[in-house]
Amino acid sequence: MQDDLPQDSKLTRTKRAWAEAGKFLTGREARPEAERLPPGQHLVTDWPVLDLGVEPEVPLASWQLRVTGFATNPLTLTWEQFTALPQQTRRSDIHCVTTWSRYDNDWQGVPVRALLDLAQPLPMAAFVLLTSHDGYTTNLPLEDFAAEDAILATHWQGQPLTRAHGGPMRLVVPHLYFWKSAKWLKGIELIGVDRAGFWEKNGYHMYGDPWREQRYSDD
Ligand SMILES: Nc1nc2c(c(=O)[nH]1)N[C@H]1C(S)=C(S)[C@@H](COP(=O)(O)O)O[C@H]1N2
Ligand SMILES: [Mo]
Repeated sequence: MQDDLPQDSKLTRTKRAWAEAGKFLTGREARPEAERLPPGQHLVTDWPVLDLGVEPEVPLASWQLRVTGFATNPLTLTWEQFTALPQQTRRSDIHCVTTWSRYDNDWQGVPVRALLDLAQPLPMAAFVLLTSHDGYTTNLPLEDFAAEDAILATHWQGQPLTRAHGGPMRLVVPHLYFWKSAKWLKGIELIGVDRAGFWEKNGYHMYGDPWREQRYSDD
C-alpha cells in the first residue's frame, strides 16, 4: 500500500529533490515507440510497392522536371542539371494509408526547399499539384511540400531508387501519408487554390495527416 511506503527515506527525499530540479531532463522530446507509430499503423521491415500498376521507364536522356504556375522563375531541369544541384540526405519514416509504416529510410537527393529557392514561388502560390510519368497526380499545401525533411530523392539506403519505387526520382514528404509522395515525378505546378489529385478525387483526404488519421475525405 502507498501508505506503507517510506515517505521520508533518504532515497525518497533525494528523488523528490531531483524531480523538483528537473534533474536528468535533456530538453529533448521523448519519442516512445507508441508515439512514433501513428494511430492505426503497423510496422513493417520490408518495403511494399504500391502504385496504379504502371511503372514507367524514364530514360535519363529525356528526363525533365518542370516547375510551372505561380513562380518568378519557372524551371525545366534536365537530369544533368537536376543532379548537379547540391545533394543532401534525410532520414525519415514512411506511413502508408494502407496501414504499414517503415522506419529509418535514408534518402539522398535534392531537398524540395533547394528547388523552390531556384523557382521562387510567388505570394499567390499556396498549393502544389504534382504530376508523374504514369499519369498519377497528387496535391498538397506549398508549406508542406517545402517542409525541411521533404526531398526529391534519387537514392534510398545508399542505392539508386529502383523503378518500382519511383526511380530515377521520387518525392518524399514524410509527415503526410505516403500517397502524397509522388513516384516518377515530372511536374510541379504552383497553384493558388487547392485541386484534388488522383486519390484525392477517389475518396482520400485532401491533406492526409497520419497523426490525425486523415485517411478519407469527410464527405
Ligand atoms: N506516380 C505515382 N506515385 C505514387 C503512386 C502511384 O501510383 N504513382 N502511389 C502512391 C502511393 S498510394 C503510395 S503508398 C506510395 C508507394 O510508394 P512505394 O511503392 O515506393 O512504397 O507511392 C505513392 N506515389
Ligand atoms: Mo498508398
